[in-house]
Amino acid sequence: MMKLPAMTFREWDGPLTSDLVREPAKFGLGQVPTHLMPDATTKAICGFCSTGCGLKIHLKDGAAINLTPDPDYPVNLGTACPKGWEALSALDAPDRARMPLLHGKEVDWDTALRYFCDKMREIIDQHGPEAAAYLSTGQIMFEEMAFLGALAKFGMGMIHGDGNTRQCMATAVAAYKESFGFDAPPFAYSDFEESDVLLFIGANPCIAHPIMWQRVLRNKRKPEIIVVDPRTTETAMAATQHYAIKPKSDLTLLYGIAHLIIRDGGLDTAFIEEHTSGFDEFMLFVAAFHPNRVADETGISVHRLVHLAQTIIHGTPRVSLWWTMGVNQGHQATRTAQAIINLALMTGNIGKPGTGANSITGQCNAMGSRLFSNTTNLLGGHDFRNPRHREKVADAIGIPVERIPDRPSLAYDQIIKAADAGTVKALWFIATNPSHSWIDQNEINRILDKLDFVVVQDMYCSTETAKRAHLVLPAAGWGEKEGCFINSERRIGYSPKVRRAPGQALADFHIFRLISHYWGCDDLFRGWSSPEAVFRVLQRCTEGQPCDITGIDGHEMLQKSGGVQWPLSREQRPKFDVSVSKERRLFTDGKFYTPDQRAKFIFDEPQAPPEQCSNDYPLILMTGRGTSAQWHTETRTSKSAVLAKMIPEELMLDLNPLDASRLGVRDGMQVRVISKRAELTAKARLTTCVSPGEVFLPMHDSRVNQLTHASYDPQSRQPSYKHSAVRVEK
Ligand SMILES: Nc1nc2c(c(=O)[nH]1)N[C@H]1C(S)=C(S)[C@@H](COP(=O)(O)OP(=O)(O)OC[C@H]3O[C@@H](n4cnc5c(=O)[nH]c(N)nc54)[C@H](O)[C@@H]3O)O[C@H]1N2
Ligand SMILES: Nc1nc2c(c(=O)[nH]1)N[C@H]1C(S)=C(S)[C@@H](COP(=O)(O)OP(=O)(O)OC[C@H]3O[C@@H](n4cnc5c(=O)[nH]c(N)nc54)[C@H](O)[C@@H]3O)O[C@H]1N2
Ligand code: SF4
Ligand SMILES: [Mo]
Repeated sequence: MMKLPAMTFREWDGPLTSDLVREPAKFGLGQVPTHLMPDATTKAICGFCSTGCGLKIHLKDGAAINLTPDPDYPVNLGTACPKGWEALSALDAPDRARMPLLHGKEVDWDTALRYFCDKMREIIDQHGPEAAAYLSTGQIMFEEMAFLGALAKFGMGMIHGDGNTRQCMATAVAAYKESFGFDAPPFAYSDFEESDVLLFIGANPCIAHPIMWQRVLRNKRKPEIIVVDPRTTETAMAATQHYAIKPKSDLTLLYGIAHLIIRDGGLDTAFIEEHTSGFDEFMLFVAAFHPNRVADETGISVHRLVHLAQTIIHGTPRVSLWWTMGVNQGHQATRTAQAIINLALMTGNIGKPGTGANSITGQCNAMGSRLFSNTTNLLGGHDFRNPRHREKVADAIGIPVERIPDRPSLAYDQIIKAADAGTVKALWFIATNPSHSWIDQNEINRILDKLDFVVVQDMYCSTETAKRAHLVLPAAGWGEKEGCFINSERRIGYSPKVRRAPGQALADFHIFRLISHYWGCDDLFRGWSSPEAVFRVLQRCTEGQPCDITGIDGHEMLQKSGGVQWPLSREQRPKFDVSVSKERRLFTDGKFYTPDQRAKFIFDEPQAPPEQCSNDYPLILMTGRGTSAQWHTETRTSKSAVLAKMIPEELMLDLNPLDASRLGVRDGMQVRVISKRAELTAKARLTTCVSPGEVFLPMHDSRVNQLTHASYDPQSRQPSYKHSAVRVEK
């Protein structure tokens, strides 16, 4: 194995994620105050990342006082990362939204809801149904997401609604739909343990999915672990091969690897012939990706390209390919994800143990939002444009079919653009904080400030977006309400209410119920009385779909079983034994969800990234996750004193020593980071973890997205957060 020298690891003096996971107590995690011994225990699913760890919640007098990772849950097997351990501390913060706020003043719910409905109705009546839109999330229960999407579109008559999953998973959705015929990530976490070769492309699981990484560490097959990432991340350090490609040259690299696999006899021709379409065209296309050209464009030598291709050939049939935001956030992201899928298809690495073209999701319920948010897809992975789908969903939920719009929503960036143009006048944000997290932040904030009506529904009244809202609706958070999440391996898990929300904050579910009542459309949602009742409605919506879950016996089965992966149809149910089939993957029969049941090879010519370096802006800025203790815009994780000790005190800019010496910058110096759009100051951290010409900032600081260049993948419309031109000055 080619281990990298541990020397190049960044000069971070805090604990490594792996230490934290191994010895949580050493870092003050999970201490039970001795005067507070719990009197009961219940089980929950972590509400941060998409790993979906099982947690045991320890209760005193019915309320959570502490938690520990669940040793019996098939996902995390008794481990948790710092965020999971500290999940309860986010609930106690002083800036929790306790009362509705109208123009900054506390009002009662009656006033808030009347105002909400009057104002929305006025705008829709005057300017039409396209004038109001909602922006939802991958971080609430999917019964809540579904209620929101149904209420806004079928009840209130909106057409447009998108969510923060556009910032995150839209690319994987677009890629899978086109290649497999349905948005269907095929893997189970056991594939981490059963691979001979794991290829991580634009993914940093040591930081972003530490418990998935624990599953990799349980792999007993001495796997080759390959990381493709411009930066030498903690994951790259732990890998056996690291390819520090030039930013956004992945597509060329992947076509180059396909070229070499063909050249060197690595094809699974039987699989290609029986289960795929478009291979001949693909083969002709990649013929142009000669190793010399690919080496030139990616910065990886021909010798190493051949080694990478050989590793895949020798690892077959147990090669798994994993990707996350380094791929999904890019100007040609969908084609890049499909280039990964193509590699799995041409080598037959799919549907077998330790294989797959596997997109790892981000938020706890990103997958729930893909199936049930009613934004891009009609409930249950249906198509708004398809009359049969509209009929079916209308039937399943018992509403008149005319209530269902016959076209999908505009994408997030198009909604914001429409707001700028004045056609969208009201925006309702639920569990997302775009004033911090959206790309080219000054632009979105300028646009939000000119809207007639901005509503923010959040756990905290202090978020950057809430500060711009006319109306803030106080929401209960994870642990203060019940419902289900779907994790990265399609596992549906139930999480209970174990705390009371502060003040008059309400579960999002109840806020939607109340709005339906105040709007006067509660007739449509008469049956939607509890999350479980909505779960039953959604089951009906999935009938006959690849994500069919009609075989799940309600919340109770999920609670008892350690979660159930989709699909589980009524037909599958009699043969399904939870204790035996704990982990299932898709496509074991080689049949895909396209009309001809074949997976498609899809490809396109690589393009240069929209914002190029220049004399004025000679460095490429990449952004992403900073530490395992920080979550996005930090509304939750910043509330924990324990987590605070695990993160750098100020914003750090990772800068290569060669660039630093050219600029006269020493380690620890304050520097200005300047893009065409804005500038900020950060502390320089000199490290060879970034290559010369490249710098990195974590996304958790609220200023970072002032710098980012707004460009989007044309198929998925996902923002390309990881490629902006900047300069650095002392
Ligand atoms: N601690 C923590 N964990 C999280 C989150 C969090 O905020 N904090 N967020 C969750 C969410 S919503 C998500 S989506 C996931 C994200 O999980 P990841 O995608 O793993 O995290 P990122 O740091 O955004 O990006 C991954 C890597 O992409 C690399 N990259 C940048 N440009 C390129 C490129 O052109 N090509 C390639 N190949 N790589 C590139 C970056 O250097 C980075 O190391 O994490 C989830 N988990
Ligand atoms: N530069 C840069 N920017 C990025 C990225 C990047 O890599 N680089 N990554 C992007 C990605 S992948 C993502 S997913 C986005 C995330 O972007 P956001 O969604 O904006 O980030 P969060 O901080 O997770 O915001 C969630 C909000 O929901 C609130 N909340 C939590 N639980 C609940 C609840 O139960 N109910 C309600 N009503 N509110 C709740 C929280 O307080 C918080 O305000 O950021 C994107 N932005
Ligand atoms: S890995 Fe993700 S799901 Fe597991 S404890 Fe950490 S944040 Fe929660
Ligand atoms: Mo994400």
